[in-house]
Amino acid sequence: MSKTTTHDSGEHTEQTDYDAVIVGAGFSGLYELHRLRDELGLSVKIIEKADDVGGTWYWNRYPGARCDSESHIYCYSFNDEILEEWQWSERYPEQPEALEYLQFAADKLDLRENIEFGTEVTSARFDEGSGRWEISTDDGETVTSQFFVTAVGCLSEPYIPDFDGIEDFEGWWTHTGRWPHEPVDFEDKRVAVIGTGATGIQVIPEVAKSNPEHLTVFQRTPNYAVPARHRPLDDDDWNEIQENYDRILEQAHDSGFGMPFEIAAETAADMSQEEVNELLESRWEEGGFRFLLAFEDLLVNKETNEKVSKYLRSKIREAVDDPEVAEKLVPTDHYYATKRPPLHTDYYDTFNRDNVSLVDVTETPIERITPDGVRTSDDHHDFDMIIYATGFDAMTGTLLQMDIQGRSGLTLEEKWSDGPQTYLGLSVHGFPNMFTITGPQSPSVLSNMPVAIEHHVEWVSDAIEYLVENDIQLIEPTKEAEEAWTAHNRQVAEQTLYTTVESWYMNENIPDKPTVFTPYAGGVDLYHDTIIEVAEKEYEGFDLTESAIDLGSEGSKPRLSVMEGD
Ligand code: N01
Repeated sequence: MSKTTTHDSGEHTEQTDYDAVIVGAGFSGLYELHRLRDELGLSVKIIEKADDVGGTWYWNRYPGARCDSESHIYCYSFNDEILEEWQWSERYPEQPEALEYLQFAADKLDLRENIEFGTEVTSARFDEGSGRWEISTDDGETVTSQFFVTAVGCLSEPYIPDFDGIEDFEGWWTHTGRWPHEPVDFEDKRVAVIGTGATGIQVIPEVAKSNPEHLTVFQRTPNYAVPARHRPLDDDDWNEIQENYDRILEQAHDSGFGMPFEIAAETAADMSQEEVNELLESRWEEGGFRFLLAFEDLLVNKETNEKVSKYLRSKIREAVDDPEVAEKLVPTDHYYATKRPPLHTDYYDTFNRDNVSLVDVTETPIERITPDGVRTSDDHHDFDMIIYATGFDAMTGTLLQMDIQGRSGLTLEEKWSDGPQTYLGLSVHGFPNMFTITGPQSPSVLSNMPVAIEHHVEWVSDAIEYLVENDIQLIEPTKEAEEAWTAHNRQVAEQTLYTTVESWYMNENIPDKPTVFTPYAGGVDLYHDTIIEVAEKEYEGFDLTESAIDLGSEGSKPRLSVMEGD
């Protein structure tokens, strides 16, 4: 664990006051640290719960964990040296390589010395007297900062359903998002996987291939998974990417989903099913999210979506030998991609193996976990190992865990009791100088994440630079701007098919969370134009205050420090 230290009257003392404190050393936190420290010259500290950088790639180490974005666009675009020196080895980065990439970037930019690892934020409180944030951690320390930046990711808080008896299980069990660092051996074991979202669909084939005695998959809702068509990238592939990299990244940043793929047609509504199938077949062969982008109106037009969904259902039926099992795997309750669309490698084939079976928990619900396995309404299944691939308290879970308090002691939890309210998904009224990278009501999970992250980090850094240059101490969105953005967010979502199904996008995977569509559905390109326009209009919708409220009080002096050498 490293701690930033500073010299004070010749003595070496621990630094407790910063210009900015960032929570999280994943993709976004690392880049934010670089921008604020190296380009603005601010004193910055990252607080990180894990004992290394990596965020999602530090925690999600389950077999098969792989990014569904193609590797050449799952990257930082801001640094030419990183772009030139790093060569991805496969079409989609596997977890170890994605983690290695972030370690490489952290070392290249020399970021580790400003990161305190193995430390969890237990509270963050805005002090109205000083206009500063007081951030406390589980090691009993408190630091202060003028700016508080959350870079905690969107899917960081694992969720395990409250099954009776979980702790009674005498075998090995884990959640995929807290996978151990040591190899896990499934050979000759009776293994359960609960959950068939994007994670379950990745882990299930890998467990099945690891010679378990038997693998039982517990499925509540089937998903439409499209083949990833994963493959190694050779030097020729890479040379072609390098030759076109500027254009590829520009296209990604200017697209609705942060991916540089051409849309094949505007709509399928006026095409026959045969024509649609023909068009989709080439996308199917290409694999990956290129399939998702076949039709422009996929997520707003039921007719288009139904034709695409029908195509996918027929593919599942073709792939699975046992028609009864196939029918269980065919989604009929939702339109394609209204839940996060998973990619797969050998997922459907897995159910053709003799040692794999599928339990539909809508027919035979899980009643409890027992010391020996799982009891459903009609049977007891014996297991040595249980893997919970049951998702995350997404988008807001980690933010709400941190006990964030704004003006007048208002907690973020109270403020968001009916669902998140933000301005631009970046800031919250009542919480001055707080920025939420890829926060709720921003495109985040509906985009290739690095694109959304870079847009946010750069916007936040530019905003802070503007404040510094103009001697402004506080930035806070107005109530009106926040209400308008929240309403706009809802209106945009209601024009899409996303709101036709229960999903974690809708906050519905966690009991008692308010039902509300959480990411911004208007596209990362249009969203980016919007936030840039706000900045160009000198932060329209924000109150900018030249001095912190109570300038007379102790500790209230503007502290934006000038780093050594400035
Ligand atoms: O989680 P999920 P995930 N009884 O919430 C089931 C990202 N990701 O970890 O659908 C039985 O999607 C639940 O059933 P249902 C990606 O954004 C990215 O798979 O709610 N089952 C579902 O099947 C993704 O969307 C990559 O009916 C229960 C599963 O558990 C996000 O992470 C790779 C249950 C949870 O699915 C989350 O995916 C993987 C219960 N009580 C994931 N409760 C990359 O690209 C829940 N389930 C890197």
